Amino acid sequence: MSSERTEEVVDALVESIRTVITDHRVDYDEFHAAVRFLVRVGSSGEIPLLLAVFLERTVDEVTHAASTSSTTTIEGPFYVPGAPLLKAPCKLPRRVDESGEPLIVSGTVRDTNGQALTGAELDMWQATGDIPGQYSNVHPGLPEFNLRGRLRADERGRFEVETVVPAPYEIRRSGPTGELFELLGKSAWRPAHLHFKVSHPGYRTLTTQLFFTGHEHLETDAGNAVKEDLIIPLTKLNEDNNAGFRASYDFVLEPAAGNGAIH
Ligand code: MBD
Ligand code: FE
Repeated sequence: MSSERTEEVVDALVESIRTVITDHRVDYDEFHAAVRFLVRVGSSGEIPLLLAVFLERTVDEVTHAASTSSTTTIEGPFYVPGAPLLKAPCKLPRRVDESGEPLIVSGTVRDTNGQALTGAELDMWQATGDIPGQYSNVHPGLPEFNLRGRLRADERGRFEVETVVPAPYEIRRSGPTGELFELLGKSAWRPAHLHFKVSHPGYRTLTTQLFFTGHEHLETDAGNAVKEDLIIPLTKLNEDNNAGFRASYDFVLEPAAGNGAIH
């Protein structure tokens, strides 16, 4: 970022906060409470969480205003690069006793002309099936890269991966972000979701999430990330037993700036 850009954005940010202080007559008690709150957000490690849930949706909307890809949404605070690269038949790394119902996620990765993107990479991460869901490499007690993995689309752009149905996620009540949600009377729950980063050379990386039809918390997502066409049905693999579920989604990547592809 250039110093001119920094100046432009920081000046506007400070000006907008000054307007709030003036318009709402924010006093010293409140100013000091804000300072203490932000110190706690920092020391608890919740800066990425707080910014993701309050502001990232708007960054997503600004960034993708003219996008021709399939629907994007926020990355959130818990992406970790370097997840294991899986080989077909792909199964996300999991504990031997991993809770949650089996789930097979399949679909395609194509460009905006419908051409299969052979070898496109899908980097997936999700919470466990325990309520509330927990993320490996973030919450203690889970193996490294549990329920995180990368896989590749085949020569027809198809992918398939076995995992478990994630549980809804609750922003912990004991931290500053959870306390703020409580004060605001807002639900701290996120609906169950799967995270994806889908990438291919020459294309703009697609960051998104998938949600499940009829699940709880879709209308009150604490992460403000739900978009209607990211909600997909879970269909039973077998009506007669507990074999688990299947879900399907077709990702579309748009050319990166300078790709030169006709679109
Ligand atoms: C999550 O799992 C998440 O995806 C977001 C956006 C915010 C908090 C927890
Ligand atoms: Fe998440």
